[in-house]
Amino acid sequence: MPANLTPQYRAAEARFKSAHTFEERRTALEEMLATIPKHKGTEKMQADLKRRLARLRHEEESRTSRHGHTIKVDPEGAAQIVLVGPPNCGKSSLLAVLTHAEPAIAEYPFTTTRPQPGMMMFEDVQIQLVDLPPVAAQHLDPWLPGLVRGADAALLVVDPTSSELPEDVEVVRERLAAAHAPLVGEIPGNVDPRDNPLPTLMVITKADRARDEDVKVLEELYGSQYVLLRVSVATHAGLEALKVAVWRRLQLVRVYSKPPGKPVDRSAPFVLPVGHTVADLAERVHREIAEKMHFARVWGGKLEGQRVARDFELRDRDVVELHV
Ligand SMILES: Nc1nc2c(ncn2[C@@H]2O[C@H](COP(=O)(O)OP(=O)(O)O)[C@@H](O)[C@H]2O)c(=O)[nH]1
Ligand SMILES: [Mg+2]
Repeated sequence: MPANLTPQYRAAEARFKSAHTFEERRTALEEMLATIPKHKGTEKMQADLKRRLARLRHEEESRTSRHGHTIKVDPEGAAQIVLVGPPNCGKSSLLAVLTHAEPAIAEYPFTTTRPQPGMMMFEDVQIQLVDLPPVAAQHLDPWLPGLVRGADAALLVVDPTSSELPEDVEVVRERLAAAHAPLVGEIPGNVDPRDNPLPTLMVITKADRARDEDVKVLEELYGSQYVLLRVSVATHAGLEALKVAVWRRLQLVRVYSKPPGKPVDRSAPFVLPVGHTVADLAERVHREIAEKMHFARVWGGKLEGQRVARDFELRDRDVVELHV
């Protein structure tokens, strides 16, 4: 990467990384394109930015199409996670047990016909879960892939007691991959520009009823690709571990800001991607603070209020005092 990227560009990039809505992403990308130094060394980056912008505009358009076929869920909280899976695998039950939402749950398929959001608390962080209708060979709501593509991550919910296993899971994976929303364990190194791969955890439900040999088959098939979590909505087994795994997978850190001379505000942490710095936090708190910031003090780990540089990488639970 060329060394001469401007602070404006980096700030826009930071905003892009932490953006949650299409609009935030688009305006950040536009600013990145406007502020990237225009010379030979950045030609590839410029082309890449233009491509990403075109894709985002296209997606934004199709989401808010006049025909009313698109359905979206406004992102809230630190991240938006979709629940995807075959019919009757237990998606709605999982939403109900992890959030305060009250989705319809039944032992017959296609009970869920619209996206249903709910807020899951992981410690002091809010994470939005969105329950979706099933994906099956005969059924895929036309708006569903678009919604999946716009999410930050996915839980691929699998019922180990299903008689269709593993075909029903494969159908979900194949249909979403065909719709450019592949469910991946790790983001691959080179991504087809039309694809929007979703970091995915596999949630094996109904642990209270599942036979060990069925779970073993799933482990053999998918264990090298996804982090697998076994849960039961009936006994609540595995639910805490699932929350922790979700938080880890999101690769986020939460930090608490503290005005100089005042107590730390623990009520609402700022949530930023891993690797983001004090400067990124300042940008998030306020544009002006970012511009005027002299230094910061950090509490956390071995630090007890020492000064740190702008490029100090924040760690989960750090307390940060920004000095302008
Ligand atoms: N025993 C047991 N049954 C479950 C569990 N999770 C879901 N179910 C049942 O599985 C059926 C389908 O659940 P639902 O949440 O509607 O699945 P969805 O179609 O994927 O949303 C319902 O009868 C649920 O009561 C679980 O952890 N244990
Ligand atoms: Mg359902």
